[in-house]
Amino acid sequence: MKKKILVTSALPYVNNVPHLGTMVCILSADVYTRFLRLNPEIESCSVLGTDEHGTTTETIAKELGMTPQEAVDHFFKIHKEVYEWFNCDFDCFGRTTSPENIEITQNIFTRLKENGFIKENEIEQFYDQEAKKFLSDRFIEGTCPHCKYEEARGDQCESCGKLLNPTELTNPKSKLSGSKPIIKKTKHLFIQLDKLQPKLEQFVEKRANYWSDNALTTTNAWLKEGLRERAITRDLKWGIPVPEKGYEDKVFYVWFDAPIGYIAITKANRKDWKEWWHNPENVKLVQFMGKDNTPFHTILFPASLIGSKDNYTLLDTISVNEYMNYENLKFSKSRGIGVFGDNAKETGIPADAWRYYIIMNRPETADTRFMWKDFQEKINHELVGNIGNLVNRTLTFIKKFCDGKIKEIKKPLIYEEEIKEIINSYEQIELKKAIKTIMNLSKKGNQYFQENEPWKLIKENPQRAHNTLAVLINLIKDLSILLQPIMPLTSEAIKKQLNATYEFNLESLNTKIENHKIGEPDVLFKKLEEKQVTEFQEKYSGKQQKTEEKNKISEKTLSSIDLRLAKIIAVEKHPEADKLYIEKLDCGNGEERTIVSGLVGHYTEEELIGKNIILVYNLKPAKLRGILSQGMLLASSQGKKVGLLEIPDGKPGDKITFNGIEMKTAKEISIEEFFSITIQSKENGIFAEDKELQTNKKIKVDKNLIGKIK
Ligand code: B3M
Ligand code: ZN
Repeated sequence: MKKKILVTSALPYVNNVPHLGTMVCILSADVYTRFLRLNPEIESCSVLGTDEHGTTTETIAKELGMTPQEAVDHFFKIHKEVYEWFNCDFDCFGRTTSPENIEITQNIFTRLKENGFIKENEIEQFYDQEAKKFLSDRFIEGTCPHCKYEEARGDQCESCGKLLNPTELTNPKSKLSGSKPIIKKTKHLFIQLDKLQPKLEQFVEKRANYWSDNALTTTNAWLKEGLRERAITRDLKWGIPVPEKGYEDKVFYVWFDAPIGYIAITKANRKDWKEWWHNPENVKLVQFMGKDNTPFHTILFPASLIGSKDNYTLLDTISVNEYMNYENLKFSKSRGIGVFGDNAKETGIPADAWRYYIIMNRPETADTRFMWKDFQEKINHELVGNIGNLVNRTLTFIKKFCDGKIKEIKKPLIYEEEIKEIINSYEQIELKKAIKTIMNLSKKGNQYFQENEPWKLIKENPQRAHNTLAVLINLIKDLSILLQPIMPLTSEAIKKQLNATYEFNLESLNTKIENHKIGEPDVLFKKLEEKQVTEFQEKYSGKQQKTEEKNKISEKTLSSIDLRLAKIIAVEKHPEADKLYIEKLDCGNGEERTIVSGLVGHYTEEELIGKNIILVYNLKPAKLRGILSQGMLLASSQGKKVGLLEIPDGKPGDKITFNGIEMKTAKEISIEEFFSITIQSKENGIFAEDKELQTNKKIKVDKNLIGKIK
């Protein structure tokens, strides 16, 4: 009988677009499963899906103006596409909102209850009277009793790090409505982890030898403190219904149903699901997750399964990853920071390069960072420079000098140790070590090429040249097999270029390609140019979003500027200031205004009279040296010169707008608001950002100045 290995990846919440950090866990599970598939003695089954319940789904749905169902449908599609693009090949893929999950979750609950592990408690909880909702701890904010930080969350103070109970906060506020929440009694169902503790301890003990340190430390800390009963219901609408009288308005806690989702997703995908999930004797369960998910997989989920007494398969090996951050920043979709699943595709960089980078930088023992510079370095020096180079130089050489044919191996190159180490690393889920050793082996191939100098041998000692080339072709074949879990498409491409028929499995490592005609050599990877790196760094740095936001703000300002044509009908010098004129304007419809402007030295009084100028009509009136100025005229400046904007053919009262922008309000605007946007006269018109100043008659810039409008 084949060995059965069941692999799960933590199910990502489906209330966002997955980013590179999200991919770490999923790709790790995918790579590991693909490695298992290389072994004909193993039968594997891998499970991935989306975690769709919980408060965050309700919140995001509200923000998007959707129902929770619409929101999860929307994001599910995005997640699925992203995972497909990254070539994740899971045997089972599904969602925690499926009918199967409802059924199994309710069943496990019922079994827990029958077996005496469920208890009802009445608890006091904060309730938001405005939102008509009980508030989970994270939705309460108030002053920390320890450090007096004012925005401490109900479950933890972010400032001093202390764990809190929401009732400890002074001045608690609801994050939903901002109102002061009241304390209300409510009933909840609890799983009695305390009663299950002895069984859980046995379960952990059996595995203590092969769990990672961090998984063991976290779990033992919980056990040492003594497990307490834990609520598995919530006052929410979105979730799995609780099959219990009096719980019609409540649902199961998301962390109760999400891990059960692994089982449900398997059931939804394959008839033989029981062979996997009700078969602890013969199935090894390997679970991949982010570090903060540990206790849910080592305590809560096994407790639910053990307590059901239904002979479920329990976690054997846990692989916990830390986080991958983005450059020196945090991923933020709303601020446009970081590479998200959909961005990876639009860069044109192939999925295999991303897979390679993520596994190479897999945060196995500490957080890591995605860095564009580092990515470029890895693509150019490792993918192009090492493996790409080995394949390409070998194949083109054979094509050119050996008519595309290799002979048999007379003297082999020995690399059994390396192969053993690679396989062992994969087995131990030390994926970084696996890929590093593969790349070293590829380097060894390049050195072998270099040292044997086939370009010389082919004339001086053709037999040795042919041996060298046959050795290299077989090394390349072996590399393509070992690389396959990480870069499946690249491996396919190599196989095609070799024109060989081997299967991707460990047995093929023992076969030889000899006396064979290769296929067409082709480039495996393209270099990532400096120019592209700069472009991507800029594009995903959040700056672009800032510019977009700025544009939105200036558009708003533009739409609130009321510009009108006015005719200067009288001019006199300001009695108190040398540089200022006081102008009287005809603004149309019988309205006259007085403005003050600094045109002395640029225009004489006579020159100004009769000119049709552009007036900022709704500028807040301001006193300039004692005289109230009811608006401001527009002029362009270039060096020391000043030229008025004029509309010779217009008539007073005519409106002037920015192209494509509708005037929204005739509210007064301040001079600061007005100058927050930059208006400029250019060769081809007058522009604010990219919006041209427009009127039905031509606008002329006196003296043809090109410059800033003041
Ligand atoms: N959705 C948390 C996360 O995405 C959670 C995992 C569930 S695994 C059953 O990190
Ligand atoms: Zn604090």
